[in-house]
Amino acid sequence: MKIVVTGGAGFIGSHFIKYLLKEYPDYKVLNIDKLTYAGNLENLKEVEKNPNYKFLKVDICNRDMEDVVDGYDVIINFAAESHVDRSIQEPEAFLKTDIMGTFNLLEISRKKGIHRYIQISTDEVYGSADEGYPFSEESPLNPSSPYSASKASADLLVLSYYKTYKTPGIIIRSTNNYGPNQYPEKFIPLFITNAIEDKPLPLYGDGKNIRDWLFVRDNCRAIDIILHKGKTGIIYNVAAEQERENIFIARKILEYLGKPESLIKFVPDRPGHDRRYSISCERIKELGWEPEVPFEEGLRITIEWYKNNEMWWKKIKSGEFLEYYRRQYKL
Ligand code: NAD
Ligand code: TDX
Repeated sequence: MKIVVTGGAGFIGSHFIKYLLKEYPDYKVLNIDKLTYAGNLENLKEVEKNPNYKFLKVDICNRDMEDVVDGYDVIINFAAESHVDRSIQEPEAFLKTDIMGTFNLLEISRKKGIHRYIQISTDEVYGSADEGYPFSEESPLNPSSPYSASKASADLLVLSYYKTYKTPGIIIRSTNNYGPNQYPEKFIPLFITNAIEDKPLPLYGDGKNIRDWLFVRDNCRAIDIILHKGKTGIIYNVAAEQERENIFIARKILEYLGKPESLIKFVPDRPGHDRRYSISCERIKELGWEPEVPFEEGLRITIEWYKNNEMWWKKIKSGEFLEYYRRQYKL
């Protein structure tokens, strides 16, 4: 199989490329990435010399890139602006990449007769599941942030292309991912790296917001199964079924690193902050997938990775990130 992965230099995309090249040594992978602040080719060091792997620095919004995908069977679109807080500060880039970028890839898929187009979406498109039962794939879209609104728009485009042009799209909506190589603006890596450096852990609101934490390798296994067995025109939810309050996780990280709870600093809440994400995923379970990594085990692996790879995150935290962080917290 010949697969185009977009956004492959980011967190989940880089894990998926490494997973794919290991599990399927005869597959060819082309990684298309613009290398925004979140793209990091160091994430792909172990595969950069693999003859089945190729990288091109390209923006998915580029209307002239259609020849790049010549000869490829599948496009898997991970490329996105992905951080909710940034979408609140500066939404425009989210609309450009997450909506117009998806539109461009769908146009290319349509014109080039791509066999399968997989859109990596998110549980955030359903909005907050404040109480009661989890959302299914049939639940209405109710996004809260410019980020989730742009992801929801992209999903609607994928579905419309399937209905109108028979473009063979599939949508995957997973819960929050965590694991090694996640950019340290996101909750878990931010809290781990701040705790290692004895810096405050900025907990939003009352700290009782709930997310369902999926270890990134479990998500790679889910995308693999959908790539090979999924039905086009269909949405698949992918849940970890391990919902935790943010404050529970903050305490666990501090406990593991032997740091005091006094490092937790309650800060003003994120505007439009979704209280809880919760989805059911019977549809992918019918394909034979189950989440495997228990949260406490995944968290231990993740903390160990950040402890052993200080160079990776210290470089990030001393550069562009610092500027963003100062703006976010008005420092
Ligand atoms: P990330 O921010 O770590 O990586 C995004 C990658 O996309 C980067 O390499 C960046 O350079 C690239 N990119 C951004 N704009 C681009 C453009 N215009 N053209 C080409 N490349 C571009 O994101 P992530 O956490 O790995 O998320 C990957 C995908 O998974 C996203 O679509 C996100 O919405 C979705 N998702 C993420 C999570 C999560 O918890 N991280 C959960 C559910 C869904
Ligand atoms: O400093 C922080 N303090 C804090 O309390 C940060 C960065 C986050 N939080 C809270 C907000 C959320 O309740 O932690 C929770 C997780 O926050 P994020 O890591 O920003 O993730 P979230 O907003 O849930 O969105 C993530 O999951 C779905 C990804 O960033 C999205 O790309 C994905 O679609």
